[in-house]
Amino acid sequence: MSDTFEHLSSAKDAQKMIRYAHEEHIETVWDRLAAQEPQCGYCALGLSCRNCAMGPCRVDPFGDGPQRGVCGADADVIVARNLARSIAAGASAHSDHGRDILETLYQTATGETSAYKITDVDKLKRLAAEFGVEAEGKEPAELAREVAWEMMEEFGMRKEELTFAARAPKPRRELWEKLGIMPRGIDRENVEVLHRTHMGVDNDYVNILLHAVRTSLSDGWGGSMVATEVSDVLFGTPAPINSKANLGVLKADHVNIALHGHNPMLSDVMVRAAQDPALQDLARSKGAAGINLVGLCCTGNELQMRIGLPMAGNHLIQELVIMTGALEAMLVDYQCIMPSVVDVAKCFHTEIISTFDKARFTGATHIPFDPKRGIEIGQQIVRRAIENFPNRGPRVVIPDEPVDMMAGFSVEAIVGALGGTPKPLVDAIAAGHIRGAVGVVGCNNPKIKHDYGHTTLTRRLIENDILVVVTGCAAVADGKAGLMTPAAAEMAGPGLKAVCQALGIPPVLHMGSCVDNTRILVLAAALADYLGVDISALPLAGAAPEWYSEKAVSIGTYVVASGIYTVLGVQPAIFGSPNVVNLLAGGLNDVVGAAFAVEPDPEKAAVLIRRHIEGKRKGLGLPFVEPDTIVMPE
Ligand code: BF8
Ligand code: SF4
Repeated sequence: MSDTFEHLSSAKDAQKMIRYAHEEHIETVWDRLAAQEPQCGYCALGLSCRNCAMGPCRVDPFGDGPQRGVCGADADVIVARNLARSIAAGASAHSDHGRDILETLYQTATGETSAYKITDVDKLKRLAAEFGVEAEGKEPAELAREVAWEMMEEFGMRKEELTFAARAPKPRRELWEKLGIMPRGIDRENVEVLHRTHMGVDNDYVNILLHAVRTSLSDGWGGSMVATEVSDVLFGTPAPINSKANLGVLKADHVNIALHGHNPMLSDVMVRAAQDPALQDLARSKGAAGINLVGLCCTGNELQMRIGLPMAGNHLIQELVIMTGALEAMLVDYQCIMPSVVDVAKCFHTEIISTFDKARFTGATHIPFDPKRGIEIGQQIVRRAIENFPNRGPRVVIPDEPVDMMAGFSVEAIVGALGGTPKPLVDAIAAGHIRGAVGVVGCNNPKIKHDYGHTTLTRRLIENDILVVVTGCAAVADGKAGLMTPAAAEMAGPGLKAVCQALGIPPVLHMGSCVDNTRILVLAAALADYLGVDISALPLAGAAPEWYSEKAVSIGTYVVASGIYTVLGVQPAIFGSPNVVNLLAGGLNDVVGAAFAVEPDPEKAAVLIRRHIEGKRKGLGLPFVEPDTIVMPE
């Protein structure tokens, strides 16, 4: 490794902490990636299968060795089955998260828990109308109980069409109907993937992939949308709010607690527990100046969006934050939590506290979360962290000063900022002040220089007057890079800059966590409906420059299936089947009006996206730049 570590991350705080890890011989994700190399070529191409005990099997990509598994499955079937299973795993993760939040809404409504309240009654009423529940004359609790009860059926088998699918523009819904991919019950689609990919069921790669697309739609227009909407009802619909980001949000003289994972239920009560005067007194009695909660990953995003909770970092920061020596506790719920955090914590005083029975970590303290005793558990955890403060080691390394950023751009907030209608945004796009809009979303992956993919692509897009909306770890990357303040409009092209300055908004809008990619779908549907066209006609694109997770595979698929061209920065494991590649990167255009591209270099990805957006502008009869004249860098 070089001395500077600049090749591993573009974030200054991360570079310093990676160097520190190296000096102290603390193993990180980058060391483990190096130890895994060369990774299995068959698996990387999607050509290995262990779906049954006649295997494991592999298909030789060079044609010299076996071309079929023991059962006779060829490369197309094996690649398609593996991809379908990845999509189902990602869709299931999002949807199970949605179910947990929905259960909490139900328990809140019935009074089984008093830890939460119905915060956004207006949204609850809008949901009631969508789900056919009469709102007139009902108290919020009664209404919430009925809406939650109806919503639970989204997961089952009585519905031919998910309720939220009605939010998609009419031509899109008709297309899904025609293709037989209208999402039905969320659990049904996911279980059906497992059924179809069992040996000897679906052995037609196109048929497998069509169902995989349907399953992803049950995430985007189903499970994830439930998670977003119900979280808004319980915790409030986000509105623009100031916040800060990077490891500098840790405070050396405070008890620091990191909230990591995806489900905001426990973190919400932690925030209230940390404000408890008795616990604050306890912290002072231990020599701390106060209690400082910080976010990581999407649990952090959920809280940053709603209360401006400072954001310590994204996926690849989760080990580094422990190495600051300033973290008394890391509270984890589920998803994207590396088991290695327990090992890193052994070198420091940090206590890793797992909280969901479905997500346990050997070596961590387990305090099972029960929404019925939410506040009590929150207080118990804060107290443990305070008691741990005197155990800090002598060396505390907080590597940077925090950066300002703005969050909270729900669709309601964006439309509100525009004066209650998408018209000003549509007008700005039509006039060419804004060329189009792109969702830059997804993870970090140690195979890509940390944050570089997100920030480089975002910079190039806004420079070219393309509005960027962000979620997940991409949002954290851009926030840390200073791209998410109103002042960052200076970095945008002249058209976008003028629009941002007139509205007082950043050129990069934080739309939330990964389940909140559904907010992007709703915004795209609103723009399409306003213009009376399908989503696929709009100058929009998606990008996941540093993705790693199965959830990202599901997201990318439902975004494409919703009609939005999507560029991936990391190769998915499909290149063992030219037929599958041709379908996903080309053929899908004729099926759903959008397709995938893979481009690891964000400079080149920006060109692909700009060409795509100009092509869509041309299609709509808007002023355009001839796509072929946009030059690809060397
Ligand atoms: O759901 S962006 S690394 S933290 S999977 Fe995970 Fe990827 Fe981050 Fe959030 Ni989303
Ligand atoms: Fe091999 Fe077929 Fe079994 Fe897969 S399902 S492990 S290809 S025999």
